[in-house]
Amino acid sequence: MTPANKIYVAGHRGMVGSAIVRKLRANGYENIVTRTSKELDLRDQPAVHEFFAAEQPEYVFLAAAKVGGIMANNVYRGEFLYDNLMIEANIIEAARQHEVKKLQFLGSSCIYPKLAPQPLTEDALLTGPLEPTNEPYAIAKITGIKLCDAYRAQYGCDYISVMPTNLYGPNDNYNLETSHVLPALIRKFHEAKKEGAPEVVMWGTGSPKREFLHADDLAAACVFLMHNFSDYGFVNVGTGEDLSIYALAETIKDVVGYEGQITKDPSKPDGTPRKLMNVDKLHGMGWQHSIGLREGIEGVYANLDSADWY
Ligand code: GFB
Repeated sequence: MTPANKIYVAGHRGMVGSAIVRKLRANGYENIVTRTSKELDLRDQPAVHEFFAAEQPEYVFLAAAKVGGIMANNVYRGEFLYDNLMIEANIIEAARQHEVKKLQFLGSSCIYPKLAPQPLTEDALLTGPLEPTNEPYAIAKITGIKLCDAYRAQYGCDYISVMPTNLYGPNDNYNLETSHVLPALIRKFHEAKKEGAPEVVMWGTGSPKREFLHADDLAAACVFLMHNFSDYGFVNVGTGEDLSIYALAETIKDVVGYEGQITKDPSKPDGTPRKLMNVDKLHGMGWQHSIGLREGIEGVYANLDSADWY
């Protein structure tokens, strides 16, 4: 991949896709093709094939997906399975037909079995039952990995997969029903501080552990892997460090400067007890993250425009 190549970033308005576009531009790549979901519905097979025929991209980052936090995954189960299957299958098959040189598929750490040994190594895939709250999303993402592997085996396509841990960063979703925990808690603490509210409600017990990676670090890893990985399977991308949801809440509370209480809502699901990535494979290739969690949260909070929340 060189700056002369035409690169399609699918999902460029999302947190991951926008970070990949920023990283590519910073590295001197200007020949980037994008479409909003209004301009191109990636679930529409003929439309996707028309787009590939017209634009003929040479490299593809497949960062488009229907995503959300634990509640959105659990409530919109049909959409999370159908939309993600269609998006992946349409892009991967169109890439094959239009002879894309290399494609990178973005997955998620929820592909691993709920009770897989921690930290999660790449070979734990399909060794046990999935976490029920996000099983449809995980099945779609596992299918994406298997499509890339099957196309490599049958057609010789250079399609690779990358599995990020839980992410945060610019262009995150702050809707309290559908977001992930980190942006949700930033918003809750910010609003509680502004309104002088005595407490902030944290869903679940606070004891599940999660690992968080800044989207800019992920984007750097994605570009690195486009250059340095061409094989079956996939590469975990994370920090190799996790913390409890309660500890995360305390960190965000401190960054925001809120002085009230944190209370628990055990009627909300905890989800997977822990999903810490083993990042030995990535480190062995020579890449490490650079943005620490507190520093990353401070950066996101300092640049927030809360008008975007509503
Ligand atoms: O980030 P989150 O929604 O997704 O929730 P998952 C992580 C943990 O934070 C759960 C707790 O234990 C939540 O109960 N939590 C506490 C909260 N307060 C809140 C809150 O205000 N909002 C939210 N959303 N959570 C998703 C998967 O799982 O992670 C997806 O469903 C995907 O498939 C994604 O893999 C990365 O980490 O549990």
